[in-house]
Amino acid sequence: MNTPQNNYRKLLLIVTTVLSSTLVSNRAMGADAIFELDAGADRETDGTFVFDTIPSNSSTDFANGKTFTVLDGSSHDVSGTIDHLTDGLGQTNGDSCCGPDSESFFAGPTGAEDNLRIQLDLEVNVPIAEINSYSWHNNSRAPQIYNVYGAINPNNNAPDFDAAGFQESADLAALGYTLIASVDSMSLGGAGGQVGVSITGDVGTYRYLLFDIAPPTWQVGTRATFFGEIDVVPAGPVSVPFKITEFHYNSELETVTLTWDSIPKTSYAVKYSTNMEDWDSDLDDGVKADDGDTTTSTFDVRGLASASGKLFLRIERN
Ligand SMILES: [Ca+2]
Ligand SMILES: [Ca+2]
Ligand SMILES: [Ca+2]
Repeated sequence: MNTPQNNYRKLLLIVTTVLSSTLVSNRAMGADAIFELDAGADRETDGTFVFDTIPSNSSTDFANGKTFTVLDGSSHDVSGTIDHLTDGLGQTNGDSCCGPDSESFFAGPTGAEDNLRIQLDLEVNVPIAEINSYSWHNNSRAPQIYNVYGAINPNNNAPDFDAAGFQESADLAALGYTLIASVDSMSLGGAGGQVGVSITGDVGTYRYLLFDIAPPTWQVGTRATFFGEIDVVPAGPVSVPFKITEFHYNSELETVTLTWDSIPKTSYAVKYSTNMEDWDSDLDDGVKADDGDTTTSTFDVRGLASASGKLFLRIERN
């Protein structure tokens, strides 16, 4: 029966054998953004910032391990790599520079007056409760100034984005983006320290979050912010699509290795068919899920294909 539940539970793969703490808040759009600056002895140096009102940076939030892409502008030539924004850690000192292993991600000197546009792909639509961003610098590179936009299905064909479509003059609304909040922690006074920003309230449900980041402007010129982490906290359970993520056929051994999204402590039946109508046969009716969020298993498919060399595989959650 073709119910939504069955669609969710079944997968089909077609195979052919071939200072002190300071707090400021402001309201933007339907979401609230609050900022806090920790300086002096309030700065933690173990990679986890602790604030009075802002949640600590997290290694278990929904964005952790997900991918950021630079859409417009470029990172500084001695910036840390952009994956540091989703590695769970904040900086361990107030001048975490320089080189790819540095925990600080920041924009480049060429065109430093221009905004940097980066985008996070959450991979699925997420009802968002919080977007939290963290920075640390001893002085001018601490403040955070950005607009954050959300999109479910941008017109610019995610994931094959055309970066040219995201230059500063680009009309983000026309590309399918909604402004979630405007953040400007310069209202804290612009002092150095650990800055935490938390956007909550009517954030919305999005797959893509685009951060349009401006460099704080000082007497010394523009200084790109040292960002250490950006977290996303869902408002509730997130429905992750059930799908086969990797497939490998070994023609010598006549084996198929499959990797699929799975839930620990769950078992799965791997069925096969030569005509996509009869699904009574299985390769294994009880594959135990691996720990983590995917399972990989190898199956012997010797002699199972149809005369024309076709074999269809389907995974069902038991
Ligand atoms: Ca603190
Ligand atoms: Ca994180
Ligand atoms: Ca980080």
